[in-house]
Amino acid sequence: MSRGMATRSKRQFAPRLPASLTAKRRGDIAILRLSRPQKRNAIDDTLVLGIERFFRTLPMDIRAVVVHGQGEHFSAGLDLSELTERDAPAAVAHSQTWHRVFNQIQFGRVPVVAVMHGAVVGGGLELAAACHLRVAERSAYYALPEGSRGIFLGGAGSIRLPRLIGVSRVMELMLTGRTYGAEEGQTYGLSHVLVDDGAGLAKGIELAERVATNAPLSNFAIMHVLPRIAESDPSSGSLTESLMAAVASSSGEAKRRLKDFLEKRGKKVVRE
Ligand code: 1HE
Repeated sequence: MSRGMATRSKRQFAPRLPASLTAKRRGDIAILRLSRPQKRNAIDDTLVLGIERFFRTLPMDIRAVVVHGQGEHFSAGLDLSELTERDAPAAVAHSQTWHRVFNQIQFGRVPVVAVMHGAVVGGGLELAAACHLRVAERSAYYALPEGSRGIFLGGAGSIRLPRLIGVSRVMELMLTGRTYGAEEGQTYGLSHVLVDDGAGLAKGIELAERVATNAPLSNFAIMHVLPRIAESDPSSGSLTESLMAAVASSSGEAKRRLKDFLEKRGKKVVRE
């Protein structure tokens, strides 16, 4: 992309979003905030479609995204007030809309970091699970109260959550309505990083900025190819890995980065 285009899209970063979402740009990254604190960031149709619009219209020069929630909680999940009006066909369509939107996050163009605090519940946890990295503040707690509400997961939580913490733990959360605290969530793999209350957004931004410095083709491979290899049989997976490795390492970007390291301009790997 030319410099001119990058500058133009920087100026134009003003996605048309519902009042329940706010977005801002910070250099190469964008920050999306769930902004419905009066309803604990419960996800209604308007909000989920707003998330879709945000990711669909993300400028090409944005290289990572942070998603966080305004107020005391990340998200109370599905807006339960909309549920009562839906019959079965409408409920299928609704769930498929969530699938489409969350797939757009997971299999979109840029890595997404979720910053979780307070309640990360039901569809809120499904949203976080669609993100590539998850930062939790100590206030975070996780629950899947679908069983007690007489409903079920609908935002592909049945697909993503068992891959994060195993079917058995998802079953426990759903059957018992138990909550996991932030420490437990960190131990089980719901978060990658656990930080003090109030420190989550800064940590999320730091991670997004770091991710944004990776080679775009490597980030593409990590987001799109790695999970597919992990799900495929080892023989096909090995072949796909070799092909992806060849494509990545023969790119001009890789050659430049490797040369930089060998000529002492590249960053060393340092212990944190
Ligand atoms: C809501 C929702 C909601 C809050 N839909 N309106 N999710 C749940 O079962 C979680 C339900 N919510 C709660 O358990 C609590 O609200 C919280 C623990 C998240 C926060 O408690 P608190 O004391 O801070 O807030 P609150 O007083 O309970 O709620 C404030 C307002 O938000 C209140 O509305 P108001 O008009 O009386 O002020 C609540 O009704 C409203 N509110 N949560 C609608 N979820 C794709 S399938 C996914 C399936 C699921 O996500 S199931 C999980 C649903």
